[in-house]
Amino acid sequence: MPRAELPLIARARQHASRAAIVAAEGAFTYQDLLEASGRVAGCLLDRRSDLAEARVAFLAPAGWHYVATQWGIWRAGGVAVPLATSHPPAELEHVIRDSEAEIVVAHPEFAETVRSLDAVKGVRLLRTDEALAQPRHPTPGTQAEVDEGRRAMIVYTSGTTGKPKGVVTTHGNLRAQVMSLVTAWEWTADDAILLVLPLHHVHGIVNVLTCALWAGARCEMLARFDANRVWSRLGGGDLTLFMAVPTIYHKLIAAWDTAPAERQRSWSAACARLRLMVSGSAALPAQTLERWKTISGHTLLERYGMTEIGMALSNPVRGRRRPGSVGTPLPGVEVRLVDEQGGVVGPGTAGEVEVRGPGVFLEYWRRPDATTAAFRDGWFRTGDMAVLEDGAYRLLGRSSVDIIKSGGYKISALEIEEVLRTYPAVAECAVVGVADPEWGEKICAAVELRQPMELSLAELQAWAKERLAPYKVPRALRCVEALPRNAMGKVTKPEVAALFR
Ligand code: MCA
Ligand code: AMP
Repeated sequence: MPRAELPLIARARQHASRAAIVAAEGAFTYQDLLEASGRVAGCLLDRRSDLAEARVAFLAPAGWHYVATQWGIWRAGGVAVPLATSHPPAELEHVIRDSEAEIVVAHPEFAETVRSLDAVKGVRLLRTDEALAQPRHPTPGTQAEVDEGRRAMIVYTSGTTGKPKGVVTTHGNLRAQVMSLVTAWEWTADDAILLVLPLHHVHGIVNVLTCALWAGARCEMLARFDANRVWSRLGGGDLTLFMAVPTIYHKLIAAWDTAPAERQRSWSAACARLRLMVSGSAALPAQTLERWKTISGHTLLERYGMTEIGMALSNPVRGRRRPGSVGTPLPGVEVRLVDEQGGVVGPGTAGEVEVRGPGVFLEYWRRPDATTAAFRDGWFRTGDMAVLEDGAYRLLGRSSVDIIKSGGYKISALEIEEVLRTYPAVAECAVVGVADPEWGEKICAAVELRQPMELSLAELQAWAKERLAPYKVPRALRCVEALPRNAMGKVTKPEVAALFR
């Protein structure tokens, strides 16, 4: 494959004087981004000519330092491993260790957290402000020329078993994912998007940030979601696009409902100036879709994707968007539904969604068996069930009860159970997701206690918060004498879920 400058970087040169990023640190053009990421690359390279796919984990709030670091890693030939600002040390340790990061870069706000991790012993540590301040690397030619088949990014995502796995995407995968969305959703350099999503998942990283920068558009970033701040920015009237998970729309509706009538009117009027609002990462409840339409005038465009494949299915930008449907395959993506034996099923019959195309990931990092198991004849097996009706796909749910979606995050019930079992009072436990209008599903834990010990929800939450990301912390607890089990002694999750209704 020819070794040349990455297309994302080459394209940025065409937009040099245009605004690229607006964040807490200020407003920056594409030229600023090229220069800053060049400095970061030079600092990471430290006289080498290519990081040669060394993993560089980085922890920074959504903002200028994040983007300059991400691009710097790519330009130096490294693999970007975004860490989550919301994660407790235990989860950060897992990602740094599992990805075998050679370098960890931390925003000053998180430098102390990172320095205190066991996993960084023997790892080169850098601060984003130091990397950004480095003088430009003397000879640009020594910056790595990265071919597209090389690994670009590892994003951690839950599966049905154990701790999160690293999903490896190449530069070519990322380009395919981005180009598919830029084409389908008609991105142009005149677009401006507000980013409110976390930047350790594909929704924020690819659909919002990288699509915007590929198109030469402006990406305005909030370090964290805040309903009133989002409304006041949407009210500014200069944005063209917005993308979020259903929980965020639910929270925006709640904020609108409590605002004074005059503000409601001005917010709604400003919304109407956006050209497109998108929902995804979890099922969009019909009620949220309807309320949002009344408030904003927008019929949310619902789409379906996954960390391993980017986006696969989407309702149209032009034409009818069907409530409850995730539409048709995006450009360059092939989708089929199969039965349990792997036979392709026709319209009207439920089957598992399988996906093929240039956007599909390369591998689970250092897990060849899991990678092999994830494919059938070259098709990626999503674990999502769907049916094709009137030419469009409707999702029916996950094939595993142990995968929970809460606030748009994919969560493994088994991972939480493993952690809860290490709590002294817990003899056995079962974690389930229970339907919730705000969060999609709420994490609920049923526990058999070691007698005569006792346990309250508050105690369990305080303990779990130290070990699990906030969205994995149980929100309800039932202490039971015996968990419901079938004749084989296996815990029956539907009956566990019934304990919380
Ligand atoms: C937080 N809280 C919760 C949950 N999370 N309660 C129940 N269930 C949860 N899942 C509680 C906190 O403990 C706290 O309670 C209160 O809510 C506020 O917490 P905070 O962390 O401030 O929440 P937030 O900032 O309002 O977060 C909500 C959020 C966030 C903005 C919706 O969850 C989010 O950014 N979700 C997006 C995830 C995402 O990007 N997913 C994409 C992955 P208290 O106040 O009592 O302490 S999927 C993907 O990438 C694929 C490819 C795809 O298809 O998109
Ligand atoms: P993740 O592994 O975090 O990338 O989450 C991907 C999963 O989110 C998919 O496998 C689906 O289960 C779910 N998902 C994404 N978009 C939608 C949607 N529009 N409706 C329902 N579920 C969705």
